[in-house]
Amino acid sequence: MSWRATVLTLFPEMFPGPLGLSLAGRALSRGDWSLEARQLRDFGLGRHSSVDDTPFGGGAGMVLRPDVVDAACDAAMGEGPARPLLYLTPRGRLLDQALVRELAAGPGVVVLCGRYEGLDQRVIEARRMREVSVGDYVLSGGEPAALVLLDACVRLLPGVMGGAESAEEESFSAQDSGPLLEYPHYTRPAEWNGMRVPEVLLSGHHAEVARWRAAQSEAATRERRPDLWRRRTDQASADTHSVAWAATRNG
Ligand code: 6GU
Repeated sequence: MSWRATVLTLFPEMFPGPLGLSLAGRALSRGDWSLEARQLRDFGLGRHSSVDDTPFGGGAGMVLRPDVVDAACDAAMGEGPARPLLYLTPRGRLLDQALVRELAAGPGVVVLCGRYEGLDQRVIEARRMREVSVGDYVLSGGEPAALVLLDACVRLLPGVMGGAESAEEESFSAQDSGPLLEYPHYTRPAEWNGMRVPEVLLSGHHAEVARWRAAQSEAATRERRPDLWRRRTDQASADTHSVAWAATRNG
């Protein structure tokens, strides 16, 4: 049974989109994963297949109806093992590599893409949806966020990435002390527009190359992502304390 993605959306034509090409697309063709985009409007009500209505309490925009979304969720769950139901919204928890790893390790996902002002809160709670955001900016709908989430999951599926190491060696891969940004890369020519590749990379000294890259990763993380760097130093100090604590106990 391969990893299964069902997307509930008012714009099923956006899928597979970029996920039909390159790495994810080849994996889709091989059957390493499957993707089904379902039209929310098929579950709409009345002569106009309405999916939304005006917000109680007033205000701008429209809100997706809970009964319509609930019916779509019933249809999406279908057969097979239960999959987590994700609602993509800027109100959600930020998507990170830990959540991606968790989702990729499971049977798949059902992803509801938001549009308009939002979704009736009651169906979020009744369906125990996990609300997920892809970043602190506002998209016009959840579809691009769904493409981001699915791409991140699919590349971790067994057999999807060529070298087993390449998926793990990059920024944000599993590391005891927290993620680091990647070091910079260089290729031929060794001199371009008067700029030389760092000499150590031409030296053939593998240990020195590894040391230089580690230092570059740390410097980039410290400068560009102080939030990640702090998490790392906090983790290191927690490790030191637990080692000290264990030493006291083992006396
Ligand atoms: Cl999941 N949806 C929308 N509309 N905007 C977003 C988002 C999601 N994540 C970040 N911005």
